[in-house]
Amino acid sequence: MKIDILTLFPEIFHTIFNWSIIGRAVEKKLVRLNCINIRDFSEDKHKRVDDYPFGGGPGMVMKPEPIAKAIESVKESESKVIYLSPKGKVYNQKMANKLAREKHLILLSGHYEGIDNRIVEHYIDEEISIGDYVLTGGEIPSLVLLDSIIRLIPGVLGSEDSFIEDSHYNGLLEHPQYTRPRDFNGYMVPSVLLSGNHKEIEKWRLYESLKITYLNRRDLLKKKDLTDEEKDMLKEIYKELEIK
Ligand code: 4GX
Repeated sequence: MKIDILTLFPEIFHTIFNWSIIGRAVEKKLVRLNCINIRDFSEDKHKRVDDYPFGGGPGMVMKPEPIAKAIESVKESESKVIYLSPKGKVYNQKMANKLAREKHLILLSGHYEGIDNRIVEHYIDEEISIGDYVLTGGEIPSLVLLDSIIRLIPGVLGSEDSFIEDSHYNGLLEHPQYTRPRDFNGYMVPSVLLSGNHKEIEKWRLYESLKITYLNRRDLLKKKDLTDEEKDMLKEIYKELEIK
């Protein structure tokens, strides 16, 4: 997998490309990361990359020519070009899983009031938003995609289970985790986790997953096909929550 980031701020990325799990993935050659400075493709004598919007209005718009040239400088036959924007399809784990199977991603980070729409229409394969809020630029959204995709590349994470059991993998939020000490300022670890009874532990974890998903993300429960065991547990959860 290769990922190219097109940005006006390439400096931001250099530390991150060498950082922790991402840095290790680069070292192990599981991913190739590269940054392209869009300004290098401006043929304007002042290296301008933005201009006033046609039709008027506040702010500036990124000019099409430098972006098109930057894309063309890295594009290959199997590249997927993604524009990060609040107008895109909202990103989720399913989209990350799909993108992790691509050979080459080109992530375009926009600034100002966005980019000339002819780039969106003729050069972009997918417009993706990381959520319903507005940031100052597309750099952090590009990094959100990069991070969520790199950890899915085989060999990047130590053991495979560490992502199989993660929140969102099976459509439920993850059960709570505890480590030593058993007694932290009088707050105890749930005793079932110390019992050594693996069947009971699995049951407790599923119950807790269903409960936290019910409390925080009812939308996920509605989407999921529940087993009979899960339906029974949910009935218990409704009872538990009514009493409190
Ligand atoms: N998820 N931003 C893009 C420029 C812009 C403005 C208007 C299109 C229309 C964002 C997000 C995000 C800030 C990146 C504005 N582009 N990107 N930028 N939320 O807020 O992806």
